[in-house]
Amino acid sequence: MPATAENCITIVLATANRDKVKELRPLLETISPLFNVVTLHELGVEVEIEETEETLEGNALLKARAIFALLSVRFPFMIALADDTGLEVEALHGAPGVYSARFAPVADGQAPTYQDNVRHLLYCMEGMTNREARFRTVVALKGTLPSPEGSFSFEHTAEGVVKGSITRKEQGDKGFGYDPLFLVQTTGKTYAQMSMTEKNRLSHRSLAVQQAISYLKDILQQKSAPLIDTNTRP
Ligand code: ITT
Repeated sequence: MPATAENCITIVLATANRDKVKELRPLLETISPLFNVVTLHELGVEVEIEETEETLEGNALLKARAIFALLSVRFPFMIALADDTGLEVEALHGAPGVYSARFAPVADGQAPTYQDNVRHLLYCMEGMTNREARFRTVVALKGTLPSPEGSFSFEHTAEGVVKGSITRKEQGDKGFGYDPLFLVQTTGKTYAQMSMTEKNRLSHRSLAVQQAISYLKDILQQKSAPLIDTNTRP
């Protein structure tokens, strides 16, 4: 079936991080042309969701639920997809982990930049020989879709993990966040030395998205749900 505006499922990316959007959109669109991926920015939605949970799973669900609650009036059939990601460093007992975005100390009311966090991580790991780390993404889906037996709702989380190590200085200028410090052993490159296509081929985010999509395909098949978007266009 050729994908048209009328036979796509609307997936709203529940993130304010434009760098994540740049990676998520091609991942989802490559997996199936039947997903119509829209961002909060494109929908004119500006919302700050406070990450109050202590796990990636908790925060991913919190973001997906908040965006679903906000937009399900506008889109009766949609999926909100959120991503919560953490860099877990073995020698730091899993830090920065769920606090990866807020790792470097900054003045009250300020948010650290990527560069602040990168410098702070190098500082915390000065002299450490154990550089082992992993990137972990939890993708949360919350949706309501039509099916021959009436609409059905679901909530699901999927995880992607990539092991690597923390370099002693920044390497590469692509990507975002901690990418210049995260060396993927199998490639001999940091994420920041990879093109986005290369990173998307093997990243924590791409593994989590693939799991989420395979869940989605299973549930659509189980419910014999048609890939038809009956929403009014925004
Ligand atoms: P949203 O909650 O709006 O999605 P966020 O930037 O707060 O955006 P996270 O809490 O999931 O997202 O991410 C925490 C931080 O981890 C993020 O700000 C980056 O510094 C870093 N990060 C996330 N994904 C990354 C990746 O693929 N490569 C490098 N750093 C990443």
